[in-house]
Amino acid sequence: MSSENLVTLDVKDGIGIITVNNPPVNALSPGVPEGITACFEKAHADPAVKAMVLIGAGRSFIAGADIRQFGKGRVRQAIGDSTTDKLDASTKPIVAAIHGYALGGGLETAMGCNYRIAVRSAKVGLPEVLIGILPGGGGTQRLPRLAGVQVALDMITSGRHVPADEAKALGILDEVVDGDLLTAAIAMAKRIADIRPLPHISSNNARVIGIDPKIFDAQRKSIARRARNQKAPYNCILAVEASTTHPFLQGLARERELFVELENADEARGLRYAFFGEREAKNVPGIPANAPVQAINAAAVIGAGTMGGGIAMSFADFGIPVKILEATQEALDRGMKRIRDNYATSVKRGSLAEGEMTARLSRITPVLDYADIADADVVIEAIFEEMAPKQAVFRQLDAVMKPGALMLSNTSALNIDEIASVTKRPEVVAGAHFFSPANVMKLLEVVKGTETSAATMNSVMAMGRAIGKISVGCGNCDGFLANRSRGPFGMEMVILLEEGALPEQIDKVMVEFGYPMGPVAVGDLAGLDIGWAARKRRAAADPNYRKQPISDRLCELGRFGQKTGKGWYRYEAGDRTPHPDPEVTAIIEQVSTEMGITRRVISDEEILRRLLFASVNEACKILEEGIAYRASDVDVMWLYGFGFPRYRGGLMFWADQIGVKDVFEQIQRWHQLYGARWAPSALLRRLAETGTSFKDAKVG
Ligand code: 3H9
Repeated sequence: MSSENLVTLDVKDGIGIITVNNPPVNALSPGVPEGITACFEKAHADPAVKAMVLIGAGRSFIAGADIRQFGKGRVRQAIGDSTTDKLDASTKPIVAAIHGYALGGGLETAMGCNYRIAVRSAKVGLPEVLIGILPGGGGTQRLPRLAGVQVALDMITSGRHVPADEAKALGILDEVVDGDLLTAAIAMAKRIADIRPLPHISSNNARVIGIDPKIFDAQRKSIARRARNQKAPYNCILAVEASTTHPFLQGLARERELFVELENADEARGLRYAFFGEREAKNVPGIPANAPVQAINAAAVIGAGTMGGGIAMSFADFGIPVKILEATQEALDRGMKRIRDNYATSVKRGSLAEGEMTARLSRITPVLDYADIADADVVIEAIFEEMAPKQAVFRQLDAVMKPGALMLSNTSALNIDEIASVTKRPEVVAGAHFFSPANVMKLLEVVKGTETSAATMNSVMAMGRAIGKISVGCGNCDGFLANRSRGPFGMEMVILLEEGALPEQIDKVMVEFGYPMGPVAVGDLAGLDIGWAARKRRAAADPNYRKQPISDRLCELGRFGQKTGKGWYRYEAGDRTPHPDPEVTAIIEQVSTEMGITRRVISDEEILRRLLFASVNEACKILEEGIAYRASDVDVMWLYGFGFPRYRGGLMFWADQIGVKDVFEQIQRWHQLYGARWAPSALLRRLAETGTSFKDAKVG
């Protein structure tokens, strides 16, 4: 689109209608702010224009600055210094007409207007903090003046999208309408054309005077946990604080200083990368985006265990009726009880209304007979991790499911092709790997088997999005992308324990790095018995399987984690706080002695790097095999599946910040020291030799 067409001006009946037309979301890309300014100046100078309407074409008002332009040094200048301030200085009234989203620079532009009208489905917000910056176009100075300091603090530090009705109640919108937006906005513009003096948020100081500075400290305290290691949330608070201590223009200058500190910092770069990585993951190479998509109006889940129940809840939570099938009435009753208990806990906590719980439960139908699920559009098998029983399920599904139904397995590691091979329709079989608890965790790993069709891949990716998941595609191998890339981290962890580390040190290092919980404590939460069973299976199948004697010994003592009150840590009744346990230290030291290892002090830095580099190396192997399609897919999986700190971008982005060459050289040193498990991947070697980042690696 040529830059003149990005923003247009129409004058109708005394009203200048300025329309932004920059699909898909009318971001303020180069040419857009300039276009708004030019159209505004033209309308302002035109004596025939009595008032103006600023509106977005297509699906949205303005979704903010163009995030791709950050780091290029012009974003703040374009938005903050000219357009919004020019609109604010207008002597003719301007109405911002909002549908879709008015986010970031979009809401800031709307706050430069004198009035704001929106359709009921619209949402407004200042989500800059989610990409590591602050509202730099006057938002931190105007929102407190418009909606009050506490509301501004909450909105700006959370980045929350506020629905139109709530925004009206908060004073951010003047009017919410149900009919045609442009018609309503023009009517409003005509109504207020002669009103003087015009309301300008910039000069409305009543709500920022006499504010108790304690509220800023309280806000800092309230965000401390989720804002750990980050700067943007704190700069957001400082900027809002400036609105209460500085006159408007000086407040803007302070906002600018605080913005500049953030724009190019690692935190903002990591979060921007995560934003685009998440969107890029939608595109599975070789799968045309226009491949047909199977609509999901009814779902079925096989297995009412913890995973099956969580998957059924995921459908029910998003309005999709789902049947859950078990082999026995007793197992079905147990599964349904667990689902009811989970919902009841949410109601008790206040995060779910009682009526909503009833509605969700009414969408879940327990059944015992395969014939009852035959008409489902998708079926997800979620029984225990063994090939033969899974194949038996798929034989049954093949016999009953209607033509075209998607037949998916929630396996976290088993071969999709072997599962598909027992059916006459391998093209509709794929992996749909949910993470536990399935109704909470946002990642859906969509695994393409050799025969999986493009339509099936597209449909499963879309299904994930329809139930609020982030779908990421990958190919078929033992453990797929997520668990296979995480495997060496887990193995290195137990080796570090054998060499000299203790659980509490490993957890401290990883929590300080930014994980919400340490990996050892996560093991206790998930239950250690599952891994124990898997290790026994692997050891039986592979004589060279590297044993994990410390983990095995804990399990032999019945220390299965939180559920038994003891695992890597000990727990007091009714309390989830992990307490280091001298009994565990003794077991660890005993195993080290038995293995002939002289324990040593291991630095925090070594722990961090060994855990993560082991996985970086494995991820490179997965990339070079073409099972992962791009480094950013690994990152999205680590963000949503394993709690990797988002402001670090993801595993591979983090490694890129260290530098491929340094990572490679360190891995080579460990290869010499520790042997085969550290053999560097060919891709890693090639990238190091050619000076290519993981992000830019061409793979597959
Ligand atoms: C800001 O405003 C700073 C200011 O304070 C000024 C400082 C001086 N830029 O998400 P979707 C693309 S910071 C560039 O799939 P949805 C997106 O990549 C900004 N591109 O759709 C995707 O492209 P593709 C503050 C953007 O309906 C396509 O649009 N604003 C931007 O699920 C569709 O997006 C934000 O942080 C952008 N700003 O969700 C809002 N926004 O098709 C960020 C979207 O090639 N955006 N794209 O993959 C969002 O939260 C969601 O995109 C939105 C729509 C809710 C708008």
